[in-house]
Amino acid sequence: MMMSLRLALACALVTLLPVGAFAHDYKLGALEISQPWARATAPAAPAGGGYLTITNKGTTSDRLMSVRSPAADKVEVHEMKMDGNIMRMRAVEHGLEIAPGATVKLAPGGFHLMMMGLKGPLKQGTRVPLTLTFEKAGSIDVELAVGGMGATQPPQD
Ligand SMILES: [Cu+2]
Repeated sequence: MMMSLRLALACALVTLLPVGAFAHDYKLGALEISQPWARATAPAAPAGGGYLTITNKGTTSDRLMSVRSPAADKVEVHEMKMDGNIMRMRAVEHGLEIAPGATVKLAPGGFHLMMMGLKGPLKQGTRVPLTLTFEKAGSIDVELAVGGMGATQPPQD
């Protein structure tokens, strides 16, 4: 009787841990990668957008050189650029620079990850594995939390 009560209490405590305890942030050397997320995609969508924030706490510049995911044939870093009055996106060449002290945000309407050749739709509430490779810091595996189809903010997990 006593044991099972203790067990029940322990379970209740685990359940009550604040959401922040599961914060979805990563560290790689001097780089901090926070809140990787993606938008859910329609069933036949060929591509999907991924987003995250990278902060360089170090004293030297680094570059995000390549990104890959088992969920897509290819992942590119894109930037949005005005071409006359049309917004176009294009691949960032020679890597995305993360200057010392800088925070680079990949978010809807700006820099983003373009997952091309999706092997299936990105489903809301799931997580998509992704590997980021930096020129100096090396590689790290993260997970994109998939939010709603037109979401502009990372999902709250
Ligand atoms: Cu794009």
